[in-house]
Order: sequence, then structure tokens, then C-alpha cells
Amino acid sequence: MSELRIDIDRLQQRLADLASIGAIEGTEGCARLALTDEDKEGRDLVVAQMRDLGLEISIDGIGNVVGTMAGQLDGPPVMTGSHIDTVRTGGRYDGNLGVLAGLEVIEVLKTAGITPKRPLAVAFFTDEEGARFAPDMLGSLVYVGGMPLEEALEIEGIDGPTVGAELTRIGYDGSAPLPASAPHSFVELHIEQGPVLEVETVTIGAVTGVQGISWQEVTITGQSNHAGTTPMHLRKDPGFVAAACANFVRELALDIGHPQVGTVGRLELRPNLVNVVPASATFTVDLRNTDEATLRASEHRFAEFLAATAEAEGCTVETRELARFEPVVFDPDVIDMVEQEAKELGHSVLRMPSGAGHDAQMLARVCPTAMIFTQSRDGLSHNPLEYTSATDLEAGANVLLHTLLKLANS
Ligand code: HGY
Ligand code: MN
Ligand code: MN
Repeated sequence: MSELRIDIDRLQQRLADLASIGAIEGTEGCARLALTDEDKEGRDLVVAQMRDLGLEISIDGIGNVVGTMAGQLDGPPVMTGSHIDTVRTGGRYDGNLGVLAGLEVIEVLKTAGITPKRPLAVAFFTDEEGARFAPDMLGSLVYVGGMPLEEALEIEGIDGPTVGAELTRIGYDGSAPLPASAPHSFVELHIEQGPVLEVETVTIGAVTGVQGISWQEVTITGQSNHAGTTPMHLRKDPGFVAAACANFVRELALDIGHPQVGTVGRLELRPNLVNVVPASATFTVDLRNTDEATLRASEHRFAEFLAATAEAEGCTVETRELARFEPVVFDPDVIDMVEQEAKELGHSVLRMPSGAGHDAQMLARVCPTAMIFTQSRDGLSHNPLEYTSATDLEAGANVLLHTLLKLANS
């Protein structure tokens, strides 16, 4: 079995076919926000490919889809997978690679007439990005029992409709039980989405865990007023407070130092007009760190700055937690396996944490879990210019193939 290899042309074709759905004009990227029509079309394509591979398909109440290949024995499957929803400026590899490489592994085994001891499953989880419906990793969080289904179905999107309404609208409100029974193990292939592997000229990342994530939405209310007639000392300008906070988030991350990061990704002023001091401002703050205590300290420092700045400007503040996940450490044995398989395939490999959130961090709550990273050119992701070379895609998918086989025959 050690001579088995994936078919990179077939994998590239799968990636291209999926990327054609929600394609971003003039780029290789695609936009398929969770539970939109584009997401539905992408789901339908992948489900059809699962059917073509003879997988048994199950869809649960949050719209997670799992395709399972029977093993020689029954019992919990060795699972792989990721997500096929994207951000608005998505690339074709983020999430999609993990799902489609999983299908490629199945096709290699079927073509070779190999049935592993344990069942093998390929999953795509709903709303991993969290960009339309927070928190991120929503589908896998519900899958492992981290959030009751009822609570998840009531989450309102940034554009209004609830998760439940959208799932019904696109026909993916399935009936498979939640929380799901735990897989035997879970391995996710994903692009790094950062610069480390490329800078270190290493092919494979054996991912050791995922850093902690803190998302909050802040709404500041001031007083709309005339931009021309209102003297500066009489203003209650929430736009000023929001801008000061965005600057502070950057300063805070630089002050704490690597790996702390901070981002204000969404910012809306109302009424958002050139000659009106805004009435209110709503923005998001994304803080992350591999160390929980430092992440907490950064949240605390931001909260203090926000309160003081809003008060000084005569504005009021409302904050809403969108996501809060502590750092996760993956299973040492599965990490060893990833590293071992990469070396046996002749690839350089580096142990490293993940800066991005992933479904694997949820599966790690219920079964031995690890991830495989491949390089991202210029470290770019959440950008249509996201790119991973065929050589690196092939390397990652082959490491996935042999790690899954090792687990499925263990
Ligand atoms: O936000 C993240 O890290 C992931 O892309 N959902
Ligand atoms: Mn992803
Ligand atoms: Mn992403």
C-alpha cells in the first residue's frame, strides 16, 4: 500500500469544478458565504461526487454532510474533511482542499480495490468561516455537542435571516442525530494560510494545535450632527471612538508581540454620509493568541480602552460576544503519524500551531485529531489570490492518504 498515490490532475479538476461556483470574476477565487445559493450549489456538487463514489451520505440538523465508505469492520469511522463555505474574498483552497482531497483518497482506494479495516468518512461542516453567521466552526461545534442545535438554528446572519431559515431554504436541514457519535479519529488537510512553511521552505506542516480565538461585536452610540456646524468640543462622535479602537487593536497586538494578532474586519457607520457626524458605529474585534492567559489579558486591555474612550467622547457602548474558543492542542500520536508519513514520502515537515480556526479544533474535543498543512504562496488567504502549487497539493493529499490508511488499519 505504501506505493499508493493520489491523482493530482483529478484533484485539481475537483478543485476547479467547485471553484467555478461563486467564481470571483477574473480571479481563481470564489465567494460562497454559508447557506447562500452559491453554498447550496457547492454542496449539491460535492454530495453528487460522494454519491458517485458510492458513499453512504448523512446530513444532520445543522447541515453537516458526511459521506462514509464501509470498512471490513463496523464501528466509528476514521474521518477527514473540512468546509466548503468561503469568505466573500475567498480562495479556491481554503477548506475545499480538505474535503476534495478526502474524496480523492476514497477514489484511490476504490480504484485499487482496497477496503480498510475501519470505515472511512469525508465530511464538510456548515459555516466554518463564521463570516455570515458567527461563531466560526458553527457546524462542527454543534456536531461535537459544543452548542445545542436549537441555539445554532436561531443565530441571525449579518444580512438578517437565521441559520434555521436558510438551512430550510436551501434544503440542507437534515435529520441525522446531533451531537453526532464520535469518529475513531479525525485528520484535516488544509492550506496554512500563513507565511511560515514558505519562509522556512518546508513542504508539510504537522499541526500541533490551534490558537485561541476571541470575536466580539461592538456598537457605539453617539449623536448624529451636522459635520459643518458642530464645534469639535460638542461632538459625540462614535466614528472617532471606532477609529481609535481600530488603532488600539493594532497597538495592543504589537505591544504584546507575536503570536498575538488583532483585527477590526467589519466596520459600519450609520448613517454613513459625508456630512453627518455618525449616530452610531458597529465594528468587530478579532483577537487571537496561542496562550489563553495572554489572550484574556488582551481582551481586558481592549475593554478598558473602549470604555474610557467612549466615555470621554460622551458615547455609550454595547458589546456582543460572537465567538470565544480557547487554544486547542492536537493528539500527540496523530501528530507523530502525520510527521512520520510526511518523512516516509520524502517531504520536509515542520511542527507548528495554526493561526486560523479549523473544524479540527472542534473534532479534537471528541476524538484523536490532528491536521496537515501545505504551503500558501506569500502566506495569502481570504484573498482570491490564494494559491498552493500542484506539487504541494499533491504532497499534502498523499500525506493525508497514508495517514488515514494508517489510522484505518490500526
Ligand atoms: O477565522 C478563522 O480562523 C477561520 O477562517 N474560520
Ligand atoms: Mn478554512
Ligand atoms: Mn477561512
